[in-house]
Amino acid sequence: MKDLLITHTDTDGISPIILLNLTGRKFEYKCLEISEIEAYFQELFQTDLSIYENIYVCDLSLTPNIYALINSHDYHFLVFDHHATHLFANEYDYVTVKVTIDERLTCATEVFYRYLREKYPILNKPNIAEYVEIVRQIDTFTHTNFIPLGIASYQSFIGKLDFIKLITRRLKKDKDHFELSTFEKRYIRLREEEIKRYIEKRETLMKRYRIKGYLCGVVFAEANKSALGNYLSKKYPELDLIIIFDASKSISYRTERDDVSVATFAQVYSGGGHQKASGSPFTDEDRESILKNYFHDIEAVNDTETTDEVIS
Ligand SMILES: [Mn+2]
Repeated sequence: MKDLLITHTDTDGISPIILLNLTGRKFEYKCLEISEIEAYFQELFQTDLSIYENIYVCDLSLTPNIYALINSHDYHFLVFDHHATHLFANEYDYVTVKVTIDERLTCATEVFYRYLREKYPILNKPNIAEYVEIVRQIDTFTHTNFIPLGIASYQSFIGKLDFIKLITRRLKKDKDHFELSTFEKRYIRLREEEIKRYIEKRETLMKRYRIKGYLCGVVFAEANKSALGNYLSKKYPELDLIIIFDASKSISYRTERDDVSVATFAQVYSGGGHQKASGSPFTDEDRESILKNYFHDIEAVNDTETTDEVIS
């Protein structure tokens, strides 16, 4: 019988796929965005899940609705995660949510790895452990050099599927270290320089505002948002928080201060997250209000109307 893995789309989400590849087990997988979780599970339970021996869920916070579905069936689910808002689910014996391991922040890949290596001793290899640690540093932003971020960037450069294949192949080899190729090292060095230039440019454009009583540094940015937020919040501790405004997607909040919770701040704007890193949505309506404010005379025209005109 095969397994099913349901997981997130980022590096911490796809690394469990790599780990399962290394066990030699047959499995299928599905990567989900956070916004897709609820609908996916509702649909999943319309199908026959008895064809799977284990159904693993990694790096995704499930809702009480989904737990009600799981609990009313006999399928063998195992859930591994590290989000604080998901700790409530530890009441179920098939769930392992840990925010920290050995007093440092952990990630879903590490929580899953600790389970898998007991079951499949073949995973007890130093190069695999080192890769898992890199993923942990990427996901918790606890890196001390650029390499973890460079690897995450390399992943988006070559695409998820090729990255999974590449890392699986590399970790199958019995090496004492997780090694990078000459090209990867060069790519990572160049990316580091590029990100540094990007951040410095954004920094010169940062403006300060008082918002809801908080002293905020506001920047507009669409790329390298984690690195940017991390850099600015560390460099300007006098600011309560850093706001990174990505009008085409969402708004991110970052602080390094222990006396400020950006999760609380984000909740005011229908968002949420962690104490030091959070976000809130920026909707189509919000985007339209920017256009209205700037152009004044504007009217929405839907796609079908313009397409019809072209055809006639
Ligand atoms: Mn994660």
